[in-house]
Amino acid sequence: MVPGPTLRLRVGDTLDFTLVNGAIMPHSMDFHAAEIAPDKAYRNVMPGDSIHFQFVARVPGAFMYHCGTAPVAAHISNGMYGALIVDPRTPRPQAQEFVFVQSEFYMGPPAGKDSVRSMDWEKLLNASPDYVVFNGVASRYATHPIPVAEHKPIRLYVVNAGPNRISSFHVVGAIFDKVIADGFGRPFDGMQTWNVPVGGGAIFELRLAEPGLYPFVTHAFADATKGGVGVFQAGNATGSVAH
Ligand SMILES: [Cu+2]
Repeated sequence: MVPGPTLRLRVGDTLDFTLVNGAIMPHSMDFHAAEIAPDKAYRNVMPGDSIHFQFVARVPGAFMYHCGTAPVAAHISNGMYGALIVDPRTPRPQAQEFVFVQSEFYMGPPAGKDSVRSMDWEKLLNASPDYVVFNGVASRYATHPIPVAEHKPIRLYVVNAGPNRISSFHVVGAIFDKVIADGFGRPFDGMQTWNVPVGGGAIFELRLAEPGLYPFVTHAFADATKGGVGVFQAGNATGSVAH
């Protein structure tokens, strides 16, 4: 599945990780939430081989994990990434929570008889994707809006897997009460748009003022047009929204 499963820890938890490579090429795993020697923990695992390591999550936040095998851009653009949320020791206040992993797909010609497509390396090097997606599918939540309650707190964990495009994350019709860059330290109050860097994350807290349809986008609009868009359906809103 793309992205990989969302993992959730609390500060002080130990992640005990084993990677068994059943594929036909080397792979590896890089957890941005870890503080660890990458030449050991993130080394390539050959086909049929495995690796095991542990780390203690020390810093709260919305972190990326991904395959780190060269060329990393190829492994990432083939979908080998996900989000790891580390909660603070004192849990954050109750909210309607969602995790969005933004990423890109660079489509080559069909690789076989079915709909499987290979990856286009030139498009990747030019940072010119065919699709920009939240959680693996272009315009996934524009096609199927996410129901939320109006007025009530919403918390979004946004991780940008890239491999190339910065996410200028914005919710139309809302101002973020708080943005916590990556997830640790002093929040920024009253933000309209916040850049989530490639390989980074941010936590967005907001409320939607009244029932309605509220698009969320990367405000880099070429990327929104390529699928980096979704919709919150607040309350009993119906109909459609153009953006
Ligand atoms: Cu890989």
